[in-house]
Amino acid sequence: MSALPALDLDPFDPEVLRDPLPAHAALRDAGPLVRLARYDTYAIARYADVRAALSDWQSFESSAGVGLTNFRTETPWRPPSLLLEADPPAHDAPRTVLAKILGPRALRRLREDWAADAVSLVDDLLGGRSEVEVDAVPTLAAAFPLRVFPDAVGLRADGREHLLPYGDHAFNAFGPTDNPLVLAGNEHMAEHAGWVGQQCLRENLAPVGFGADIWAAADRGDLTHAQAPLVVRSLLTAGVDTTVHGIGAVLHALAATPGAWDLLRARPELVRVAFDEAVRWESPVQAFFRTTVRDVPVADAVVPAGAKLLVFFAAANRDPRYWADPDAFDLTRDPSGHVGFGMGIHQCVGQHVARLEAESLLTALLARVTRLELTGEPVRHLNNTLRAWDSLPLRLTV
Ligand code: 4MI
Repeated sequence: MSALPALDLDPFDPEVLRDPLPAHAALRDAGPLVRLARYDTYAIARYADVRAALSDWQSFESSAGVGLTNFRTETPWRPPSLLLEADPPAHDAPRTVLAKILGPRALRRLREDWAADAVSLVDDLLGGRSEVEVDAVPTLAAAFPLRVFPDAVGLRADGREHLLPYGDHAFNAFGPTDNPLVLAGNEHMAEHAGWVGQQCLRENLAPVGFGADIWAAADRGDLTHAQAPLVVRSLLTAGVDTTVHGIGAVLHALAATPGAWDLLRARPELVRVAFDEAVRWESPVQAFFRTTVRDVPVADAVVPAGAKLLVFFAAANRDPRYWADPDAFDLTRDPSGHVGFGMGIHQCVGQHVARLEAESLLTALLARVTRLELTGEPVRHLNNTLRAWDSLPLRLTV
């Protein structure tokens, strides 16, 4: 057995979060399995090993939490998710219920509405002008998901401003609990979490929507009534920030890559590929932990039982051992097989919703906007798990 490479890098350091690509390369190049000395944990960053670990839920459990906090020995900041932070068999009923509610067939009834919503958002933004300069984060990347997703869940109109900060904190909280981003988020979390918790109750959800669908599944016996509010909470945690930053990623990629917008205008059938390529290229969800249920061999080393292992989706998605020219945002490649939505039994159950949102918005933009250009330096939004933009200055030419 060769000695396990140990790295001192802190994946949650603000400088690393600002530009994680060098850290990802260092992790991949150090070996298939790396010790993260600072957190007394392990990491994997190569595509083949990330895929293998994500596929092996029997060895790498999620119910000890998919953040740094080990739920066996420390108290989670909120009751664990019944999907993300669960393993079979408990995981499976909530998963089956949500997979149906958020599946391609169920989404068909939203398609036309979302297409019209996207047209109306883009038309309002353009306001009949031949050219506009906007910050695309608030006006497009955040505006569109916030326009369609809370309605689709069946949330009341007031209080929706809690959604993004609640999600942002949940994603920060997968990192170290004494980290500045987590400490800053703690301050207003009681209000955000209080509002989110209330909206998960049946009486606060519209009679039609994903929320009502979850409660109806409980009435049918597919879930318990005690589980229903936590499954609604998963939608509210996982469904807002992720799509905002995913759409931010694809808008940035299309504006920053020479020829990309022209190519997409010529071949609008590539909008879905464009979104998945952006999810590969940017990995809006960068990494999650798993916990070993016993001593688990990885390559020629062993991860001891009960260890936390950081699984870097983002590093795998740009691993040159798997991808040709991984740092290129390339609409002519086939990005399928990326692990930006994870892989295996926990692979994003909302991915069809995310893709439909992105497709609706991009299609509305493509029909009107001939040029999409950056007019200044985009500004990063730092989060312990998410790769995100705070500001994306764009010129849209009609
Ligand atoms: C992929 S991100 C994510 C998924 C699920 C949950 C949170 C975040 C949850 O709360 O179930």
